[in-house]
Amino acid sequence: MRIFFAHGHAIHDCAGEIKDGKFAPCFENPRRLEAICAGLARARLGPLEKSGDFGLGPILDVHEAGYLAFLREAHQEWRASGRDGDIFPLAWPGPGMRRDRIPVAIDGKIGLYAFDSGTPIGAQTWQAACDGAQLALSAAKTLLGGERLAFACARPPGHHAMPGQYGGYCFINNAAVAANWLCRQSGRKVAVLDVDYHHGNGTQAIFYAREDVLVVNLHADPRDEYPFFLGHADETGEGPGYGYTLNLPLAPGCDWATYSRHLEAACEAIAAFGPDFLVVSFGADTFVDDPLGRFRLTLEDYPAMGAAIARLGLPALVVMEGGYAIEALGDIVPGFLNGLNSG
Ligand code: SP5
Ligand code: ZN
Repeated sequence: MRIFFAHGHAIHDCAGEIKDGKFAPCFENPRRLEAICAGLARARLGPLEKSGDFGLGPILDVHEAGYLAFLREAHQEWRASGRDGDIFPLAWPGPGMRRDRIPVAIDGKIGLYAFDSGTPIGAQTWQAACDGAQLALSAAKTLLGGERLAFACARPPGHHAMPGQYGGYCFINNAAVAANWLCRQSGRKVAVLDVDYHHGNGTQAIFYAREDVLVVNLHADPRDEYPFFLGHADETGEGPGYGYTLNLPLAPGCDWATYSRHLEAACEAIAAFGPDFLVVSFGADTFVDDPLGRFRLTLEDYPAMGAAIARLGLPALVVMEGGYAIEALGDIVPGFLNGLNSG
């Protein structure tokens, strides 16, 4: 197993987010990766490798150029307009309003390119997000060289990031960048399995019309949970991608007995698709004590989850997504990786 670690991740460290109508510390903070790093060391997993540089090309292949230019310039424009601190949006183009005129004012651009108010942008967020995507690409490259398992331990996460919008603590869709790159480099089919507690709306959107990338999501039912507006069972792909999106929404309180049955269904769909590579968007927010999640998986369930996925027998890239129970992350992540590795 190869492990790539985003040593520079802590440059993305915002002051707070809006929680229950009040300003509160960020759930998605540098302590998450510090805890995972310590857990990997305890589990004697490593070494922690550094990222290579694949340039902006592979990111531009899944995200709109205008969106990426916005992310790159946003905080500078925010400061130039007299504000310091982190960026939060205040106005959005609702239905019936226009998205085809890109505002000049930074506040208008923020509304155009954000889909929630829970995702602050700091001075170095762009750099950290780019580095995360490079890390995922670095790990993906080892699979092309014959490696069976690679882990990209990055933050910020990526799976909520849309082709042209950020949200859900995500800016660049690391897993989608890597999956698309693997698909293009190899000329083979790739399956993405997203086991974060939240639906991977960005990944789904990026591949929705494609038949060469199957996207399977196991997540909290969007009727009950963020991101609310995507991730229903009747979303199955469009055009040539029809039949290549699978959503398995689960009710609040879901435990391993229920989860594992749906995971088996997810794996059956992946096996039937016959991909050459698997990309796993791994979120630890399915854990019973996660402050944002309402599933009930326990520590011993993560090795079992890894083992179930390993039974597919596919070369796998694991990309870190969410997970906010900081004290448990150092056990959850190595447990999952060891389960995958044993298969
Ligand atoms: C990558 C990822 O896991 N992103 C998750 C984004 C979730 N954003 C919504 C946060 C809502 C906070 N509400 C707190 C309720 C706690 N009971
Ligand atoms: Zn999540």
